[in-house]
Amino acid sequence: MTEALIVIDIQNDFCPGGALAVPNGDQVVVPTNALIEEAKIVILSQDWHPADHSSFASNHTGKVPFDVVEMEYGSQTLWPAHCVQGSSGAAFHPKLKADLADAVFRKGMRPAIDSYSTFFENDRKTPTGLVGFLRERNVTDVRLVGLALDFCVAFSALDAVEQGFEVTVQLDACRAIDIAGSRDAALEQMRDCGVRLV
Ligand code: VGL
Ligand code: ZN
Repeated sequence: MTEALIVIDIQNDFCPGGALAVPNGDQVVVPTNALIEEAKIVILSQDWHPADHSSFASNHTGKVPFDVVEMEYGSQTLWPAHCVQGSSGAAFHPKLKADLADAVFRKGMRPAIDSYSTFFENDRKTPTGLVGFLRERNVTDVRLVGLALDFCVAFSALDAVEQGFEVTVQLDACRAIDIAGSRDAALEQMRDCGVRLV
């Protein structure tokens, strides 16, 4: 058994004061750092959008954040502009032990496709390359932590199961956005798909 720790999107914009703040998002930093210190393989995921990204409500006339629109690949929630490439909001939380990571995988760079999962973009086809990295390092198990539990952590966990990994989500190092019951729905879906929630 070889486990990798996958740290999802612990970036300033998802923390209090950020553009798409997750309630108490900064509280994941301390427990995540403890896991990073212990882990053999550490991957960081980084939401990394161009300014003209189609997931930003401001790039759709007449739309406001949290509206849902139809994209070529299906329904897409619109967000406040966040994690713009190179901005301070896109940087990792300053206290996160990011220097100890083996690799950083960025996602959401294509203007027309959002990406919640750190494995595949929202068209469910475009890979980030993380599966190949994990296979080449003989990883069998992944442990996921970070932001937001009900979007990027959940989508990543479900993709990881589908790719054949043993998947654990460590809830004390996750926080949810929780819009329209999304937290409970994500927990139920993960449980149903065989994700271990601890
Ligand atoms: C996320 C919404 C938009 C996340 C990223 O990290 O959960 N959510 N972009
Ligand atoms: Zn995003």
